[in-house]
Amino acid sequence: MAITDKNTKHKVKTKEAFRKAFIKKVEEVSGEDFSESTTRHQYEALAELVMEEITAEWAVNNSRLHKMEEKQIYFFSIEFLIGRLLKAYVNNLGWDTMVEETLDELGVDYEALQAEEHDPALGNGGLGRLMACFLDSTAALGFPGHGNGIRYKYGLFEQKIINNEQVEVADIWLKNGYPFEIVKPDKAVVVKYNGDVRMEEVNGKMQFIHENYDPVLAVPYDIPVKGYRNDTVNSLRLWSAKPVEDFDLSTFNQGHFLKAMQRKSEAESISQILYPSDHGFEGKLLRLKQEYFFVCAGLKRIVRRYKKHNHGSMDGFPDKICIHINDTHPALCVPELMRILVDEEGYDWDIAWDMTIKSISFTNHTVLPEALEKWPIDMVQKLLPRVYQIIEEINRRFINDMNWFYPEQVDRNYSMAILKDGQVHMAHLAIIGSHSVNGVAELHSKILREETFKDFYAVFPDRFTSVTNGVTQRRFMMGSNPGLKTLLDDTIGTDWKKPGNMCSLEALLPHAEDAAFCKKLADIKRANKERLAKYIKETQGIILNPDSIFDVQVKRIHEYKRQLLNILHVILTYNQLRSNPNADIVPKTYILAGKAAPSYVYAKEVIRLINVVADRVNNDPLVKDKLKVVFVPNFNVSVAEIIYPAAEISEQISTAGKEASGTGNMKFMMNGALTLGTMDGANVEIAEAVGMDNIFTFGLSDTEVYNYNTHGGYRSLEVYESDSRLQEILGQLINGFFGESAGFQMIYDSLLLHNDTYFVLKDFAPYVDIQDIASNVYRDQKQWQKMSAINIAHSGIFSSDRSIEDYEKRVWKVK
Ligand code: F55
Repeated sequence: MAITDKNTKHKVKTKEAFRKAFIKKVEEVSGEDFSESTTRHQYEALAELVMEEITAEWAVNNSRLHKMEEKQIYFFSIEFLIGRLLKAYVNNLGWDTMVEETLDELGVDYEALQAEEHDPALGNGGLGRLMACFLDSTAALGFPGHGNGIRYKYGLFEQKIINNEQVEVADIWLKNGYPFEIVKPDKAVVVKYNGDVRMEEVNGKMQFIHENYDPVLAVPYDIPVKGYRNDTVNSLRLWSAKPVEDFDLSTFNQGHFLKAMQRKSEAESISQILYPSDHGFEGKLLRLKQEYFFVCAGLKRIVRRYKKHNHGSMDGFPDKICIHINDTHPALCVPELMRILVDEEGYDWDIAWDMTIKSISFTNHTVLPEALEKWPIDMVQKLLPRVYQIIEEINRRFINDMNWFYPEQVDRNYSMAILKDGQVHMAHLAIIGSHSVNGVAELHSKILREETFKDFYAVFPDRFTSVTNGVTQRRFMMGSNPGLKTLLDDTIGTDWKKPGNMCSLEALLPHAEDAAFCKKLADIKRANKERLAKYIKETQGIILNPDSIFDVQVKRIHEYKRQLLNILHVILTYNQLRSNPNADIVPKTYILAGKAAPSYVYAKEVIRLINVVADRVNNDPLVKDKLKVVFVPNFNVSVAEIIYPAAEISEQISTAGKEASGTGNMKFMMNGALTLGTMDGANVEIAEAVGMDNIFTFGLSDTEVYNYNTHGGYRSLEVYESDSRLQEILGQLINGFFGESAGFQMIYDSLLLHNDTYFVLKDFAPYVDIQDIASNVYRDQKQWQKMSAINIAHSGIFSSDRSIEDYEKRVWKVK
C-alpha cells in the first residue's frame, strides 16, 4: 500500500503523512514502540515504504511493457555493480527533503540508517558499474531498458589489509535479507546443460532433440530501477540457480542421499560466486555455465513475452527488442537466439540470422589480450551440445562467405574464424553476430578499428561505432556531494539537474573568474576533505592534514593502471624530504585504494608495497605534515562516494592505449578534481573538453607505446642507468630499506629484468615533472579553484545520460 495523499493524484508525500507512515512502519517491523527502535529497524522501515511507493508505479510500467508499444532495450551483463539503493530511490522519488527533515525531527541519523544497507558488490569494477549508471540514465530519460544478469550469492570479496597484505573475506551480502528485490518463482525457467542431441524427422521437417541433459532452474529476482522524478520504473532481473527439484526423488529413494545433495549443490553453484578477476580470462567450466545461464534464462523470458504480445509469432522481433551485450560474456546470445529461431520457431537459417544480427549489439571494454575470451571447443561442445552445433554452422557460413567475397585473402579470412586453434573466439562470435560494435571512448574505438579488430573493420566498416562512457551525476555528484549541488543550484539555477541536461553546467564558466564563487567552491572541497579525513581516522586511525593536497588514485589494482608509478614517486618525495626536511614543498596526502584479483600475485605485491611505504612514511616524524600515504581498504561504491568529492588531484596514469575509457576519471572531474594523467581512454576527451590549460598530462602517447612494442619494447635499463633517483628508489625495494622482511624482488625484476612492459620507468621523469607543476599551481589557490570550476563546467558530456542518448541515436534507435 502506498502512502496516499487524497488531494493529489500521486501517492504522496506530505511530510506529515510520511512521518506517520514511517513511525507506523518502524513499529511493524520491530514489534516495539518507535522510541525503542534500532537503526536497523528504521532502515528496514524506510526501505519498505520506498518499495511500496515504487512497486505501485512498477506495476503500471510493467503492464505498459506487456503492450510492447515501445522498443525495449535489454542489457545483458555478467556484472551489475549497483551500489546502495535506498538513498538513490529516495532522491529519485523526490522524497529527499521530506525524508531528511522528518528523520532529523525524529532524531534519526539518516547517514547511519543508510549505512545499514549492505552495498551489493555484484561486479568487479568499471564494466559492472557502467551497467548500473546506464540503468539509472535509461530510466531517468524515460526509456524502457532493463538489466539481465546473475544474482550471485557472494559478491566481490571484502578486502582487509593485514600485515600490509590484501586478505579476502567472503561477502555475505544477503545475510540480513535484501529489501529491494522481488522473487518471481512463477517466472522461473529451465536451463539445459550437457546431454546429447539427435535429429528426428517430424512432419517432414528435421528437428533437433536435446536429451539426457542436466536441467537447472533459473529463478528471477527483480529489482526496480526508478527514474529520476519521472514515472518510469524499469527492471534489473537477476537470475538465481536452483535444482529443478530440491531433492532428486528417485535417487533419494534408492538411498543415494549424498548424490542427490551433490546435484543440488552443483546446480546452486552456478550463481554462487562472482568471478573476482576484472581483466583476466580464466577458462573455468563454472564460468561458462554462468554465461549460458543468464543468457538462456534472459532470452527465454524476453521471447516468451514478445510472442505473447505478438500472437505467438516472433515476426518483427528486432523492431521491438534490442539485446545489448556488455563485453563478450553474454556472446552466447548469438547462437542461443539462433537456436530459438531455427529449432523452436522454425525459421529458415537466413531469416533467423538476419533477425539475430538486427537484434544484437556489442560493446567491447578492453583491448588487453589476456582478457579476450577463448573457450576450449571440447568444453563448449560437451556443456552446450546444440548451441555448439549452431556456432559451428555460423562459423562455416561465415568462412564460406568470406572466401567467396575475398578469395585472395584466405589466410586473413581464417584468422577471423570463430572456431580456430581448438578454441571458440567469443569476440569474433560477438562481432559476426551483431549489427553494432563499439568501443567506450574515441581512442579505444580507434584502437579497435585499427589494431584489435582491424580485419573485421575492413569487412564490416559500418558496424563499428564509438560511444564514450559516462557516469550518473545523480549518484556521483548530486548524491555524494550535496554541498556542490547546492552551490550549483544557487549559482546557475536548477535546470542542470534535469536528465539529459547536464551540459547546461557550462553556464558556470563565467563564474570561474569570480573570486566569491571560487571561495565557496574551495570551502565545499575543504568540508568534503574533512569528511573523508574523519572516515579514515575512524576506520584506520590515521590522521590526515586537510590543508594538504589530496591526491587520489582509486580503482582496481592492475599493472597497466600503474599504481606502481604513483608509489615510486611517493618514495622519491620521501627521499627528498629525508635529505632536506625543510624543503619548501606543498604538503600532500596520497590516497590509494582498490582490490587485486586474488590470483594476481603481482598486483598484490603492489598493494603490499603501498602499505609498507605508507607505514614507513606516516611513522617518520621528519616528514610529519608534509607527506602522508593512505591505502583505504575495501574500495567499493559506498567508499567511492566519500572519496571522489574530497579529491583535488585525480590520478589517471595508465600506460597509453591500455585503459579503454575509465569512468573514475569522470567522477573526479565532476566533483572538481583536476586530472593528472596520460593521454589514454577518456582522459583524451576530458583534455579536449577542458582545454590543455586545465589538465595535467604527461607521458608516452598510445602511438609511441605502440611503436616501441612493435620493435620489441624499450630498454628500461638505459633509463635506470641514467637516472640516479630511480637507482636509489629501486635499490630501496630490495636492500632492506623498508624492513628486513619487506623486499620487493618481483617488482624490481619486472622493471629491470623483464623490460618494464608497462613503461613505468620510461614515464617516471615526465610524471615527476608534472607532479611538481601541479603542486606549484596549487600554491596559487585562485588559479586552482578557477581550473576546478572549469572542469565542473565541462563535465556535462560525461554524464551517462549523454552516453545513453548516443546509444539511442547510433545503436538502438528506440524512437
Ligand atoms: C574483461 C574481461 C574479463 Cl574476463 C573481465 C573483465 C573485463 C573488463 O573489461 N573489465 C572492465 O572493467 N573493463 C573496464 O570497463 C570500463 C567500462 O567501459 C572502462 O571504463 C575501463 O577502461 C575498462 O577497463
